[in-house]
Amino acid sequence: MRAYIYDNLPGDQRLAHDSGKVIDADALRKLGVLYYRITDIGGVNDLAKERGYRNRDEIFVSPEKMGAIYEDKVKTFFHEHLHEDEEIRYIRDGQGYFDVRSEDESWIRIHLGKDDLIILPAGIYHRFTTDESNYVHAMRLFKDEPQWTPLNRSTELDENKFRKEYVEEFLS
Ligand code: KMT
Ligand code: NI
Repeated sequence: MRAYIYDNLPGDQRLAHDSGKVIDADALRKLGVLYYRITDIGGVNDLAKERGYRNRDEIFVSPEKMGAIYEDKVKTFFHEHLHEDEEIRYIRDGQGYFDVRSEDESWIRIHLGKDDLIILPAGIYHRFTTDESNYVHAMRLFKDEPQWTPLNRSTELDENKFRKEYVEEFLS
């Protein structure tokens, strides 16, 4: 895992866009984003049980596995959105970037690789992209009342109950 401020310069979303300003795990925690390195699935199962997760799936994001829809999928994941529940992402192989909004609305880019796990709180604005390797194999874990639809950012969504709860808990 390496996290830093996204440079916001034009260029493909899969490039590093590294401003050089490093963000540590403590700063992520203040935004409600929890990072773990877990090398065996047993550790993931324990964490999931502890936090009340009941659903999971595995996704391969690559042109080989997705074919013609790959480019569209990657663009969709990169639209700024939130989920109405806390969700876990566990990287089994490959790499990818999760960008999360910081308190001042800049993007924090989190580069994740094999055995990296992050917990995204409900209501955090974020987006995802593969990196230049164009390959990630990830496990997505959801709680028992699944609300995993991505809701794209809008002024209306800023009034969403889960968004407001997130702002109240982490940005106020
Ligand atoms: C998300 O929440 O944005 C995603 O699940 C992206 C795909 S998981 C590698
Ligand atoms: Ni998402």
